[in-house]
Amino acid sequence: MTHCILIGAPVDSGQQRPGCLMGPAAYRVAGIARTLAALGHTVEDMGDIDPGPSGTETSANAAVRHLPETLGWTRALAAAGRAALARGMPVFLGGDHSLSLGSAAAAAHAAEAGRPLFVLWLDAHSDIHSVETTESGNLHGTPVGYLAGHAGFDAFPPFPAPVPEANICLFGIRSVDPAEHAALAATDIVVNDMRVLDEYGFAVPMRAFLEKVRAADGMLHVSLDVDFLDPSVAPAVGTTVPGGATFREAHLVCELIHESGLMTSLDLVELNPFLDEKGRTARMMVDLVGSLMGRKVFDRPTRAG
Ligand SMILES: [Mn+2]
Repeated sequence: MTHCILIGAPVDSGQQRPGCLMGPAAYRVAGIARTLAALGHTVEDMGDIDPGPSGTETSANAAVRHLPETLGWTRALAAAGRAALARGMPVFLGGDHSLSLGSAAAAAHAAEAGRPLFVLWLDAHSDIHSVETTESGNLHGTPVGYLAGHAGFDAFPPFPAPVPEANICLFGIRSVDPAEHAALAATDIVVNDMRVLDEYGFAVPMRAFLEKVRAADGMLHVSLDVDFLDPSVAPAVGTTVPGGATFREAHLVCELIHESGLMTSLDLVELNPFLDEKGRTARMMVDLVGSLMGRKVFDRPTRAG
């Protein structure tokens, strides 16, 4: 059984559609603590983290939005995550995906102690821009670049221990702009886009990545973006992209991760409850956390005799 530590991260500064700051409350209302406890885990809720007063940092890239706020969140969430990793498994309740600038830094700090860090990015997007190159200026599109140790993050604290590209797996991506295509082509990042998943299914590429983590005795940070899911099952996200994971595919992925026993920290990001339909996306995400932590959606009865 796992000691699960909920960390509220009402981050709204990494993108432009207001509402993600309501995410942590929605996960609590949807019963995330109850769900984890029912599976036999112990649950501690650190409440919502305070990013502290914003500084006055600026970027040479005039497009960048909310840099001081995002830096405040990054420092505060990295600290909270480090404290949580010392005694259990942090579950970051987002908040937009810029929160992973901090959560991944916490995971990398813990991994510095010995075991290598692997990162599984369940997302429609590759999030591999940098502060200095983003054209939209939305910093939720940058955490993969940051954790991989790419250039263009001079405004940020140096990433504790950049994650080797071969240890990063993008899974489910289907919306990649030309700059990101070029960046990805030049890396060793494992890219399982929807074309790959259409051809091989979800289980084979997922098992292959998890086997790499196991072989290296690695820690595994999982970052689950609502837009990994198809909008038909998860409408409450500002960046819907058609053609995402179905209900069953998403649960399969989560069950495989659980069976591996490898996950050491988790982000739940980009839920925008203001766009939800009677809480169904929040409930779907909580159900996926259930699968990540041991629940089987469909029983597989053993054949008698
Ligand atoms: Mn994302």
